[in-house]
Amino acid sequence: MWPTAARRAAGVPHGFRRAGLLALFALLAGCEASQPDERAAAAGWCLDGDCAQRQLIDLPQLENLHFTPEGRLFLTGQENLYELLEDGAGGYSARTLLPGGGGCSGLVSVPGTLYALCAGPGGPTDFSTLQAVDLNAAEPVAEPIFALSGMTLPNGMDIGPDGALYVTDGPVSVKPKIVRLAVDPQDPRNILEQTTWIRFTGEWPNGLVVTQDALYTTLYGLGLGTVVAIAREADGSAGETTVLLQRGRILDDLNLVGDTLLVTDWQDGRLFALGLDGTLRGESPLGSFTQPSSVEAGRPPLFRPDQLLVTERYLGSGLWLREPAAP
Ligand SMILES: [Ca+2]
Repeated sequence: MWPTAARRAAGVPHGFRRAGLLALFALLAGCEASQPDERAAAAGWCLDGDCAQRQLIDLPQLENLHFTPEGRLFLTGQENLYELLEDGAGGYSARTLLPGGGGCSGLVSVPGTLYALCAGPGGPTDFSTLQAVDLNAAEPVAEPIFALSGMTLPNGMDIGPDGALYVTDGPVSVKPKIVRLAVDPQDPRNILEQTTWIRFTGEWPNGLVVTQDALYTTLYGLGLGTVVAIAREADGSAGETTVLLQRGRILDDLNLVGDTLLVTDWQDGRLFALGLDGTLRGESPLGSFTQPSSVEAGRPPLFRPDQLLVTERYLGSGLWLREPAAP
């Protein structure tokens, strides 16, 4: 085990004294308090115990999902970018948004625009074309707006408080890193530049959540799967890395709901909820999903906040719903 991994395994990030660590946690918690999410953390989610679970729609090899604040649900998979539609009779359909199809991974939205990483020139797992969708269009369609460069497997994506898009290059990247795409404040379709925000050695990032003070990502390396917080300095640059949880398994995407991270353990087929101080707040049983790739809490009008939406990839497929069992 090399030195950085040893430090992380011991829970002792270099350059941190205990007081500094506590201060960071307080800062992270304070940040989230200033960014309220109407979906209260752990709002009756059924992770363990008596839960009901069913597949809502079978779409091939889903990777990520994203709710707009208005509650529209978008999905990415190995064949297209989708919007989930309810048919009015309790069933669901998906409309495809990517003309010609292609594999897609990370996605995120700002008011009026959905961004998604989709098929690039490098083959079936090259998602290096940034696509934009006009969310106000009657028939929304994805259009390429930027080609990321130097990426092997663009994966998780989120938007920062600086208005920039952040993208992980992993989990099999030749040069694992997180890049920053500066967005023209006057035109959400105009990407001004791509820069590298942080590089990794021997560890590969997957999911991504960006807040005012930190970037949260899932890392895999040397048999260790971790959830980490990378401090975001006042000038926007990367600071110290703190390990929130180490599981020794392959973790996939994560999302932030209130002050709780919802994380998929792809390898063990389970979900878990994690406080920003690294406290495990609950987890579903081993094998409750088949290679889950992403998880989010529901938003109305399609879903309730206590319902968890989960995508599956590889041995599993489709979009699943997990909720408290009916009394
Ligand atoms: Ca992923």
